[in-house]
Amino acid sequence: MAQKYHNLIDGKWQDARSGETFESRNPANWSEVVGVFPKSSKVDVDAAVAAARAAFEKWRLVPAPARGDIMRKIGDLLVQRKEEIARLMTREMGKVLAETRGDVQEGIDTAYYAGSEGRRLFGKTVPSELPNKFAMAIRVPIGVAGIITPWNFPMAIPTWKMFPAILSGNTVVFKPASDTPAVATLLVEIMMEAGVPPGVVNIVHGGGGAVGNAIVQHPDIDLISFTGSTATGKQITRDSADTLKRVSLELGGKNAQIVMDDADLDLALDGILWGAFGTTGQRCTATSRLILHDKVYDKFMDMLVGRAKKLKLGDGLKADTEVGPLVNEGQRKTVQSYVEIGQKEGANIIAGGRIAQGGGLDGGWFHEPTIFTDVRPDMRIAKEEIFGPVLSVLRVRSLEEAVTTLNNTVYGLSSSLYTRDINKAFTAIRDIRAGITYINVPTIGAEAHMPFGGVKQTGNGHREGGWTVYDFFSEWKAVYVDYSGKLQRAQIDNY
Ligand code: UN1
Repeated sequence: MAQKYHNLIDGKWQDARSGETFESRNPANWSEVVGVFPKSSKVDVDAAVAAARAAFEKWRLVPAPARGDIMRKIGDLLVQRKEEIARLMTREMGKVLAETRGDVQEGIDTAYYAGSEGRRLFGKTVPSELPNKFAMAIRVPIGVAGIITPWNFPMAIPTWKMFPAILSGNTVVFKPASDTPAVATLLVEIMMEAGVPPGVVNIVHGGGGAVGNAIVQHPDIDLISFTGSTATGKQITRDSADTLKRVSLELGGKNAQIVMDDADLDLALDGILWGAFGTTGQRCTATSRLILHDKVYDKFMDMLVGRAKKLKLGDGLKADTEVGPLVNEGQRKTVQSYVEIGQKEGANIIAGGRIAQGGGLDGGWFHEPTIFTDVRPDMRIAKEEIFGPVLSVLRVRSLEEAVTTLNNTVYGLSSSLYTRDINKAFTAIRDIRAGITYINVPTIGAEAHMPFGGVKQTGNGHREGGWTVYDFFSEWKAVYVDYSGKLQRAQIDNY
């Protein structure tokens, strides 16, 4: 029998009010049920928000260093249980064990960063323009944060959002993706074990339509942090307008790796394989386009196709697997539809292109790593996010053309340039329009203590990660203390 999981509201594990449930299944072996979860609706969200609102009044008064102590404890527990969580994650969403371990590690890094931030949360003091008057700006908590997360980083992304939210003194209503509810529940259990008080974190399972919308529209939720598709991000922006919530969005990408004629081609090859086909292409930072210099085009494509065809598909729990399945049937259908679209547009498939079958793959959502050549910048496969193991190759003749091609998308998350020429590297850093630029590094692999996010339709200007996320989860309050004993009028008495 599959394990039964619950919502956590006000410190109590409970079913959905409706009693309805849904299943989470293993994408490498769809007949395996990982767990059964409450299918929640607005009433469950209302209860969670009420709990979070009540808890906020106490939690905001807990000294930030004490909140940080709990974060460090969470980090310790994640270290102890890293392997168990990684295995559950591979079973629940399919990526290979090395990667799910990395995902947990990103959560650990985020926990320890938050722990130390408890003793910083720096404000500023500035001189006043008047004598005997003190001016400072301090960070204050905001209230209840609605956290809505995707399935591709079931540990890292919820921790990126929840740990800074809670460390900053907010409370949380968490709706994880319905493809990865088991990992999310384990994370919340660990947070409770580490000493997060009841009501400070609440988890409500279910779909975006019922639970997500209820969170976004709730009048008592002050903040929304969402990672997912650009279409949903736009809808959240509209739906949160009536209550003027503060909203942080991490949305789609169409990331590219440029390989110049002076690049170390072996290095660039390792980079493109990892960036395009790691996580089966299901990262918002995944490399979806290769922008390749004409002078090395034939040589590099030979190298790339040879290696791509050898990639070993399989269950991510097996030690020799390099590429796991897509997360679900819908995702594989999307990939198949783009394979068709690319062919209709006139691009050529030189590797992959089909559903992967045989060799124990039939029970899961596997698709061959696929490479398109003869891709023109105006094709849909050059512009739209696919979120699967599909790479579009574009040929260019100069750095300028490469950067223009790279920028030719509505997205702007991650970008990469392989070159040995420092002048080219810095020119690209200046001209590429993206939130992240890597030199001689693939488009994936952002570190937890650096700003993470994108420009254009990848987001709305906020950054996760590092010190920057604390600007989202706290409000600046300006404080003036006049100790002159008289009325001093700024801008008037001193001029
Ligand atoms: C995502 O795909 O949404 O930079 C996040 C990376 C990872 C995070 C990806 N550290 O690829």
